[in-house]
Amino acid sequence: MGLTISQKIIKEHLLSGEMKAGEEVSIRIDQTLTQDSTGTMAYLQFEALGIDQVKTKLSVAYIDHNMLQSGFENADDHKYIQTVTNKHGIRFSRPGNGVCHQVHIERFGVPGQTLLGSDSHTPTCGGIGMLAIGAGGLDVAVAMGGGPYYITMPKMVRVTLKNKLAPWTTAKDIILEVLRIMSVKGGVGKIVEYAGDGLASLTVPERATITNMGAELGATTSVFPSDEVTKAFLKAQGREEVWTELKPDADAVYDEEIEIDLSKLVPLVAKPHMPDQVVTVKEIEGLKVDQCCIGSCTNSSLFDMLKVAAILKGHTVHPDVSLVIAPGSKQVFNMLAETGALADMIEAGARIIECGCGPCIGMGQSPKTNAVSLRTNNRNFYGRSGTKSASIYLVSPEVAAVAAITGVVTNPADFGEPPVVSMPDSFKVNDNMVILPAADPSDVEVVRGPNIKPFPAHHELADNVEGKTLIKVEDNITTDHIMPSNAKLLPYRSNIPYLADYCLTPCDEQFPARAKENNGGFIIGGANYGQGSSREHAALAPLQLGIKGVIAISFARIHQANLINNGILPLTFADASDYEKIGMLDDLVIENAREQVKAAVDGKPVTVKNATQGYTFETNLVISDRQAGMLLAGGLLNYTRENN
Ligand code: MIC
Ligand code: SF4
Repeated sequence: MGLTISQKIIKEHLLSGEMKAGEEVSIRIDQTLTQDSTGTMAYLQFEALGIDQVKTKLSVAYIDHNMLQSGFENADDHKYIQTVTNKHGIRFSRPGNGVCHQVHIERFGVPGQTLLGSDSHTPTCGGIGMLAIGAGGLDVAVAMGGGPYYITMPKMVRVTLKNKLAPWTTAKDIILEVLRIMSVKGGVGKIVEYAGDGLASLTVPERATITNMGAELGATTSVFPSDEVTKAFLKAQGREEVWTELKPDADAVYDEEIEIDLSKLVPLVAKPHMPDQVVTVKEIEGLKVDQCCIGSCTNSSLFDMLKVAAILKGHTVHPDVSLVIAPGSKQVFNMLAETGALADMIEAGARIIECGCGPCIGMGQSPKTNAVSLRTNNRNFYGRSGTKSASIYLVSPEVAAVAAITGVVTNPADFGEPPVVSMPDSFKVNDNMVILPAADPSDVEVVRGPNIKPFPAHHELADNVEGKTLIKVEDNITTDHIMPSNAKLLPYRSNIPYLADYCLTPCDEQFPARAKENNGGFIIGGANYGQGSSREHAALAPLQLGIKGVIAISFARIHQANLINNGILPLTFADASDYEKIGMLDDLVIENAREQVKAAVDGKPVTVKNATQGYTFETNLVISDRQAGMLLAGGLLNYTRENN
């Protein structure tokens, strides 16, 4: 039987397990990336593992999220990351060099290699045929130390793209269409591969938009073949030598097939507050717009920016609209300046901000009360912009640029001719903002600011796990609900006690206080609990509050792994109707929890007693032997110490 592209890469990197969907496999990681808001924690954990030098082929630390320095905290964390990476063999991409995923695909990604990143949009590099996966910081720390990365062998989905995009439709519309079809939980446990004659007309930045936003499907990752388009891109980056051809075998078997006729797509938009709430732009035409943000790791390439500049040229931004543009990397910014496109943006009245995540993660540029904000980002979760009453719509850069001029959502076909932009034969290459690791690590002193606080204590699993239900939430709760991130909270990413006071507050302001009063307890979740980011803070903050288990209808992949890594039980209701029955502040008991966790490895259910209502119910805990070990030990760090 033939292999898909990702199966080929997994096979090349396989360390343990059988490549059968649903089985746990472990793979060797060639490259890692971290960014600053997950990075401080990842490097503290790397230090705790006691490894001297990274063992990967390449590891890069980016500073791109926590860029507003309104106090000492972010700058201190940047310095910590700069010094700790310098000491341990990791390259350091300085603030100003750009968003991790954009820079990584430009300068470091290699087709056929594996990349693990402490950011959920790491799959962006699937656009050049890497197997690129997002994970919690601790998993990345282990991979930097040369340890294996464990995944559940995913099912394979093939999305066949036929024909060519019609004028004004874009790669963003392709991934929005996939989201419309599959939904935000449709990709869980799957890898999405792209195929078909439509690929030939899609540039690498367009492919990267699609693989980037594949994270919103909940997929393990998304991958494009590495072909002549990939080769031309790498050549233009001066890196042709890393190119290899990668395609699936002709008889590769896929578990699911989707076909999209690109010529029939129209401009699409995801409505608040979920990336799969997709409708056509036409359906919301005329909606008054207050803000347009163009950038983020989804749509900040030179290709995107040149099109935006061409649309803006000769126009003025509508008086009621604030247009914010963040180029994705220094390379993009520099080339915009050299081609004069930047001048067209400035002339039109755009507010150009530095290369970084910026508004995407609420790091500044929060819109006004009740605002309508059109953004080229990948996520529009509730409250993420920093303004709870704002409505965020996800669109292509073209749709955002046109609306910035007209002041209302406009079908771009009514605006005029679409901009025609081609990829450059060569990019401006200058890696002067990437600091190489120290030649002599003993020369480097790691600088730790006062904002770095110890992690919460991890305890081994008790025989009887008991506590009250402290909160009950609906389906699709995101990590932005569990551990909100914005300009005010991001500076505390290395201060879990501080962050814990904000845990789950978008759902219930009283949750942290209630958890403290009751010495911890349980969280009750709906389907796809913990979707979104890779932030392990969404497990660490509950741990700080004494949470022992989350009982949900289903979990998102990275969050589930982060819970296990931190010794919190991720249980799913065997019978979804038990979700309805359970009440607030019910007393739950898991008797013989240690024995039950061991038995769960063989597929036995975990029984939970609801002492308040006087009944028991069954839950599932789908774990491997190794994961059982982590839960018993109280998390991955304890488990690693015990087993070394
Ligand atoms: C996001 O887009 O939600 C983030 C911020 O990049 C997160 C990482 C984080 O929380 O630091 C992600 O995608 O993993
Ligand atoms: Fe940054 Fe937004 Fe991309 Fe996350 S999704 S890495 S916050 S640009």
